[in-house]
Amino acid sequence: MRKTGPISDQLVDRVARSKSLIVITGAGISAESGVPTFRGESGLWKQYRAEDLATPQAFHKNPNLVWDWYSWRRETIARSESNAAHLAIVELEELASAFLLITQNVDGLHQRAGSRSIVEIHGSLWRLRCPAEGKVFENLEVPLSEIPPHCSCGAILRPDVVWFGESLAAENLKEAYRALEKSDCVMVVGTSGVVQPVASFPLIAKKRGGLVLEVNREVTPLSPLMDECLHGNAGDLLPPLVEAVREAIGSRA
Ligand code: BV8
Repeated sequence: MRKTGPISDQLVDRVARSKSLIVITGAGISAESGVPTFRGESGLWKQYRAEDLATPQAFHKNPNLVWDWYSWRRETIARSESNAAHLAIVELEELASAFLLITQNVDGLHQRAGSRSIVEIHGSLWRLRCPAEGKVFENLEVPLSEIPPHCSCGAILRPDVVWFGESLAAENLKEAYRALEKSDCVMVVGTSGVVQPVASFPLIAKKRGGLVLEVNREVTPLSPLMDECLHGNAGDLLPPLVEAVREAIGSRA
């Protein structure tokens, strides 16, 4: 049953009864923190699209331009705070019997809100990686001391993120697929559902009869596959949904 609008008791009950809950998030969950999304009107950075800059080819051709983009994003995120949607997901993690957050976001705002069971499936812009040595380390400098940043070996460092055309980290994929194979409820929040393989993740649970629910401001390619779609801001919709789940669990205790 697809419903758009207020949260049905049936939906609340199924989320409350979930034995293995997965939340998948995209840039939309950070939008209310003031972090621009990729494909919305505010998603464009200057005249570029994410697909133009988030690639190994772009980095090889013009590391300064790619690092200008990431440095601008780091500075924007450093000034941002987690929002009510991030906090609602922290509460859901505490309520759920088994929980995994799979985020496509590289901004670290879920961790800042307090989420613990997380797979950063596209990496993190708060980690740098040396392409020559492979070593990865955290770097929270805002602004960066040099752009582009260099490794002690002399190589230009890159953000520890997954670019288009790059494979996702095997251990992250393994953890995600293991959880999806078991999940009876997947909530997809704030993603346009166009980037693979994450866009196909909800189908894994759906195929096995799991509940799939979307929270988004707009209709996406995933919407027709969902059992329920809640249209609106995640920061407005998630807190009451989680409150209702808390009450449903409490009333059964
Ligand atoms: C892969 C990097 C195997 C980090 C990102 C040709 C060659 C190679 C691969 C491909 C190819 N053709 C297709 C592919 C696959 C490709 C792909 O999917 N391309 C798409 C564009 C068609 N995928 C890959 O390349 C992946 N790797 O497949 O490896 C392989 C390897 C080699 C060859 C073949 C296959 C790697 C994908 C990862 C790319 N890296 N980011 C960074 O800098 O961020 S993707 C980028 O998009 C971000 O990670 C982001 O998370 C992701 C998805 O975007 P969204 O999060 O959904 O954000 P978006 O702005 O799009 O949407 C926001 C949504 O929120 C909207 O719906 C909006 O309505 C909603 N919203 C807004 N405000 C709110 C809200 N909702 C609720 N409340 C609000 N307030």
